[in-house]
Amino acid sequence: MTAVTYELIKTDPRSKARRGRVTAPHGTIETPVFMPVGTAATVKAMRPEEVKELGAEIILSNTYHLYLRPGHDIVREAGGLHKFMNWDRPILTDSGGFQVFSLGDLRKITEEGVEFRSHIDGSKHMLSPEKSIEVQTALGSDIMMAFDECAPYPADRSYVKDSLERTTRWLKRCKAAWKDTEHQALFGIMQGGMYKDLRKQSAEEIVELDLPGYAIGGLSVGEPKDLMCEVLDDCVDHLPADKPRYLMGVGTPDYLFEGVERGVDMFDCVLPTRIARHGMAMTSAGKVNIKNAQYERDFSPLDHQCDCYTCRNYSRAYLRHLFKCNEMLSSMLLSNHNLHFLVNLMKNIRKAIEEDRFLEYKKEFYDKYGTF
Ligand code: PRF
Ligand code: ZN
Repeated sequence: MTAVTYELIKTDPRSKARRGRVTAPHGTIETPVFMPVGTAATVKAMRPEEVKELGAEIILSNTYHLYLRPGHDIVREAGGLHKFMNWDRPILTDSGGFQVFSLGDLRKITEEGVEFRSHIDGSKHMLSPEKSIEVQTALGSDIMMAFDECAPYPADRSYVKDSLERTTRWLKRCKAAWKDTEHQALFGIMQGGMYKDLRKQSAEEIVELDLPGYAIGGLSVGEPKDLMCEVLDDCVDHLPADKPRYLMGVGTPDYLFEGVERGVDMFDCVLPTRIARHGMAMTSAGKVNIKNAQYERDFSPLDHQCDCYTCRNYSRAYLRHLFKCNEMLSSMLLSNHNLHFLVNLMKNIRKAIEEDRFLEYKKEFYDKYGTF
């Protein structure tokens, strides 16, 4: 038995949207799905029970951060990441590739891997395909991600080609280092920047390795939305229909619709929890900036159509007050609402696909919400 399997339940007759189910060691995940981000073994400002209660079926965590702090040996000693953080549902871990590449001057790429300096204390480290898999094995995540290079945007064709070919060589090394195939899955990551032929090359190289799932990396890195949609549309066509597809680092409401329409099953994004800590909420009527003076005496809920814990119990005036006073409860309540909003949005999207009205639902949502 493999650790992760995918069941295709239904395909939308008028788009590439699909309704499916991923089965992982710690539970099943209805797709399309949004995965809340818990970078440092915590979804910021949220207790795991709350994350569960709002309906999240899987969360994402990060190899880079947990390797540096507290160290994967400590997580292993604790009995693995699930036990350490008290989350008993599936966990996907990103490989650290993307995070080390975001370090700018603090890193150096070689065939072996990436040398980098810690953003915490400046100490020197090396992440390689083998090291990333070693760390993710110690963490015990349900889904491990391959160690890849996400090329910047814009980037020369020749750079992107070298980079994606190195990413394929790294993927082969990841696969060789992946031992417990029964309890942990490994997903490959497609790169290739904005070049369609390179995307095709990357897809062919990674699909040949017959992995339990595939991710699309290197998108939503600063390119215009139209370009992302166009490239994504093509990417998906090169991936097998019987495996889950994960679009990395994408999760604003409008991009979720665009991704689902093009056949993506899994998404993650720090946005809902990050903007919550800056006093921003996503609502069915668009963005709400809770700092605005107009909410000073607004005793209505954040979102009339929302039944989350925050909207059931608190007013905009109270949330504004908490934010203004720098109270921790502000981040907690807004994070709860924003995550509930996206998890619930995906639930509605799944239902719309089941009822053959995905495109109508997308239009209805755009008309009310606009883009983010
Ligand atoms: N690779 C990895 N993680 C990622 C990305 C990637 O390309 C992105 C790009 N949007 C986000 N997170 N490993
Ligand atoms: Zn709410």
